[in-house]
Amino acid sequence: MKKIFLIIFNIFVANLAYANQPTDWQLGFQKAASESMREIVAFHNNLLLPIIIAISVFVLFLMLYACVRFRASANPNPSKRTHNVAVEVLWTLIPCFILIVIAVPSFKILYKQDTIPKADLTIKAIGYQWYWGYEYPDENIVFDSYMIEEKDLKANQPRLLAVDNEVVVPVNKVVKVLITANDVLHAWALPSFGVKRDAVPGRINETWFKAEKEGTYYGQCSELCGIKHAFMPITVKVVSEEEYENWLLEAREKFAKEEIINDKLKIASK
Ligand SMILES: [Cu+2]
Repeated sequence: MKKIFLIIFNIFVANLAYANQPTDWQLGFQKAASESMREIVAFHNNLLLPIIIAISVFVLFLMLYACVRFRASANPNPSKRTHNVAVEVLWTLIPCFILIVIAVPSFKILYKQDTIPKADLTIKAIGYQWYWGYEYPDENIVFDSYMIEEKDLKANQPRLLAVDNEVVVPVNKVVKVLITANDVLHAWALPSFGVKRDAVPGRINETWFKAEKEGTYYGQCSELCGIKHAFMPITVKVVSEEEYENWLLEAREKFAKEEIINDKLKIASK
């Protein structure tokens, strides 16, 4: 009974209370943290849902009406009609019209997401079996990001979502994400930002987001990539500009990318 109450409660608060991560008995989207996601949610809530509900109710009404009105006892001599031009034209044109009404705003949102504004910083996400590697190409930073095992979780670290090394980005900045993979297909997805792109070996996909609120955001690999597909989460920490600069100072040391030239020299000198 408690669960049923929870579900009903969650239907009403799904878009109000949740931020950043999935919750028990959640229905609907995670709370939006970027303009793109807000538009996706609005598109779903204000256009798709009313259309879906209207069509479902209409079809249910037709079925019930036909069951009652044309049942054998009430309608002993059924009509022999097989065609009705007016009805057929209508049931072709009205769905076409509905599809056009859906397509216009849908394409608008799609193209807006596809056009990457001038980026303030670029990060590169590389999918591996089974973890994510990240690079900040302009900062000479490279690190791997592994899921934290259940036994090692700290308080308020969500199970199957928290990672050891989080991606850190500043708030209200356009972050361009280059996405690729090193073995099989993966997908870099962050629901709160409305971002999901396939990571394809040998090819770089790109997307972007602009997080509007500080906090920790969780996503998961979203392309079935093998036995530990469910265990390569994505954690992005959105911080203030200042905190980001501080993190950079630390990260440039901690995650410094090895100089390839030096490596080659090392090998050559051996
Ligand atoms: Cu994967």
